[in-house]
Amino acid sequence: MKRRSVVGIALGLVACGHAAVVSSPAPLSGPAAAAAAPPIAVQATATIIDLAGAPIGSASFTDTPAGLLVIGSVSGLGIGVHGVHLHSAGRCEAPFASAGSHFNPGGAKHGFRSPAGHHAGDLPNVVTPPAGAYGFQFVAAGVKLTGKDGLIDTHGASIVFHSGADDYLTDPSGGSGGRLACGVITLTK
Ligand SMILES: [Cu+2]
Ligand SMILES: [Zn+2]
Repeated sequence: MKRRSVVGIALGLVACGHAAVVSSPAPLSGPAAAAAAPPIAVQATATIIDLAGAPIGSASFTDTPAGLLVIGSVSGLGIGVHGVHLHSAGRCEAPFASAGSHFNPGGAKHGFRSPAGHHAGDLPNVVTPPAGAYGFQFVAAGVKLTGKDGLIDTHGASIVFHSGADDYLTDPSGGSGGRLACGVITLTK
């Protein structure tokens, strides 16, 4: 009998919870759900400049449980496939050698296809249209902005777009050619 009464109480609690949800004017998904679980705020940004120093895009950077979320847009790269990477120095002086090598705290080799890879700063290629802005969104798994092995160390960091495709294998930069655009990654707080 005692056990039976416990079950009864549990069912009563479930019923009460259910009733509260049904009577709520707010839907379970949509704006109300978003308000209940606010997204993690953007923690760093970059203004992307071309070889002439003109701004051609921007990006935001947010630490998430999955890694570093990178969201942005860029224009003026011309039609084609372009390698993109997080580089290990926060300086964008044309022709952008100043941005240093790929962010690589683990001492790996370049490329998603490399048996000894990949650099933490390796990102998927972008395929840009002949004109207009191109939006991109990536998650760099295992990368975080600050702290031990964080992206933004004493040398800072940058995001770099290359003239050609990253083959995801050739060390140290996937054979992706010259550097077309660069943005210094700056913490927002
Ligand atoms: Cu690069
Ligand atoms: Zn790399």
